[in-house]
This record gives sequence, structure tokens and C-alpha cells, in this order.
Amino acid sequence: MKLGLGLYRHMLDREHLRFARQNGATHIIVHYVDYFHRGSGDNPRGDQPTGGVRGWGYTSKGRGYWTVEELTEVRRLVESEHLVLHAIENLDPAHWHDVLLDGPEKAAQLEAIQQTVRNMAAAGIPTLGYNFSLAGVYGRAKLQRARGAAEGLGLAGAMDHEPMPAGMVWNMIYDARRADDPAAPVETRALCSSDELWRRLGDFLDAVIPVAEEVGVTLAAHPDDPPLPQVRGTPRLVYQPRLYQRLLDRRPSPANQLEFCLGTIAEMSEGDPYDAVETYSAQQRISYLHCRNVRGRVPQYHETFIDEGDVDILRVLRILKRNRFDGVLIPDHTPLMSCPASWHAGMAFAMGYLRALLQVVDRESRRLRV
Ligand SMILES: [Mn+2]
Repeated sequence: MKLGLGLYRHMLDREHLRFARQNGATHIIVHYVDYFHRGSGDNPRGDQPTGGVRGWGYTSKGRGYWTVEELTEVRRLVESEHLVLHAIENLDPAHWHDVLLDGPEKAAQLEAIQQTVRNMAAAGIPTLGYNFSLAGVYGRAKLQRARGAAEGLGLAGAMDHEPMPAGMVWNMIYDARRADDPAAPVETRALCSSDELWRRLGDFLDAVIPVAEEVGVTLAAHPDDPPLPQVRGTPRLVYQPRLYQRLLDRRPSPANQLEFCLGTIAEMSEGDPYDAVETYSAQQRISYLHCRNVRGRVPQYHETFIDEGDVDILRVLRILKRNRFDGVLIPDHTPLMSCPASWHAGMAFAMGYLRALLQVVDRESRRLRV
């Protein structure tokens, strides 16, 4: 098991990479889509993206895929600080909105994603994390319920389910002209049935997994956060632990893996996080883990510091070790600490805790072997 740190795009610099190393990280996961860019003024840069009425802001198409040159530049930067780039996390909604929405550009966008996967292989980046979701990460409230009244995200019962405006998907605006028109309709292609969304996921896997297999890239699926069956009138795919199996079984392949989000799994109304870790790590289906803790389940939960929630992280790491999980763990997000560097302090605390527990399970397994 390897310890990593996730960095947002605006953190791609030497200072943040050194911060990762100083925390004991050997691996880096990069969010290459910028959630803190134009029009995302509600996303303060020192926190995880939270989002207001414009979601996580605007995104623009560019070439429609990521080039070998730009991806190589990211890998080289990470390696220049003696770290390994394990994954790019999340596709740009501007590159695949019609794959999610089954819109007119779907065929061209599936080809563009195939190109991105080939370019990742050429750039030496082994993993693509993605979240096949229409509404995306939406609707969580800021709550002061973590230890010491620290602010974290969660759900406190009812959520606003206002439909997405046309031009928005995955909680980002891909078509500003339509989304900013006060008279524009809602995104009707997002208001589909659950079966239809599974069909769209199947089309995506059928198009992308063979290319990923061929070039040696792994796709890793994040579950729906928050894990509710519907958000903003749109269906969701993986909102119970057992639905991860449905995603894997839809296209069995070594390239079809999971970006296993422990916090989201623990928030789900059914199932048990230890069983889920056991089930998917025993199948060798986990590429990397988001390690975060929570208290409660939907529709009443809040994110906590990593050592104070419902999940016994040591128990999770022992299961992973027993099943010979050899992927990467990263902290996911943390509550904000009361200091001038809230994000850094929260991450440093989570990294220190994870590093200590990793040393414990490593020593335990060595003792068992002698
Ligand atoms: Mn996560």
C-alpha cells in the first residue's frame, strides 16, 4: 500500500509537491479539471470545491481532449520532486457532456476520451479516475460538526433539488450561453431513468475500456457523492455498495476498476463499509482509495476528521493488507482547521494519521510472517 496526496489543478507547483513529500506521500493524484477557475467564486481555494448556484463554475472545451504534451508536463513536474503520478482524477465535463447526457456529440466525445486515454499512456500516466454522474457532487451543506466545531460538508436532511439548467452537467457549466440565459430550459437529457443512465455508462465502458486495455491504462470509478438514488431529478449509478459490483460486471476487465471512496461508501444507506472493502479488495478491483471519515448516513451525515468518524480506519487498512492491496491511499477531503492554512493543516493531520496506521499494519504483517 502506498500513501498519496490529491492535488487540485491550482496546486500543481513545487511548493505543494514538497508539502506532499514532507507528509510522507510517494504518489500524487491530480485533478486536472480546474474547479476553482472562472465563475466558481463560491469555491474558496483553501477548501474542497463546495459550489453555489453556478456549481463548480465554467469549463471550456479546448481541443476536446488532453494532449500528450500537457500530460507529460504534469508527470515531469511531479517526478521532478521525486513523486509518482498515479492518476488523473475526473474527466472534463466540456469533453464528455454528451456522453453523460446522450447528446448529439456523443460519438465524437467517446472518440475524444479514447484519445485522452491513449495520450495518458503515451505520457506515462497509468490511471484515469472518473465519476459517471449527471448532477455530480452537489447539494452538500457546510456544517460545523467535526471536532472543535470544525467546518465540514454533509447533509442535514432535506436538500434543494432544483433542476440543472441547460448547459450544465456534472455540476459544471459547459455551455455558458445556454446556462446563463434566464429564460433557458432545464437540461432535459439529464432527467432520464436509472436504466437509461446504466445504458449510457455501458456505452462509455464499451468504447473506452478496450482502448484502456490495449494501451495499459486503468479506469477507476468514483461512487456518487452524496449517495442518493436521485439528485436534482437525475438518477445516480453507485449509491449503494452493491452497485459497484454492477458497474464492474457491466464490462469485466483488468482496466475496469474502482476509485474507492471510503467516506461515500460509509454514507450509503445500506451495507457495511468493511464488507465493501473486503468484497472489492478481494477481487483486486481497487485502483486507489479516498480515505475520509464521516458520522451518520444519508440523509443525515457529516464529514469528520479521519480519526473521529464511524469508520475504524485501522480495521479498513488491515482488510486491505490481508487482501494484498497494492494501490494508493489518499486522504480525500477533510474538515477545515482553524488556522491560516486550513487545507494544509487538515491534510497534514490526515496524512500523519494514515502514515502511522500504515506503519502499524506493515509491522503486524511482518510479525505474522516470521
Ligand atoms: Mn471521494
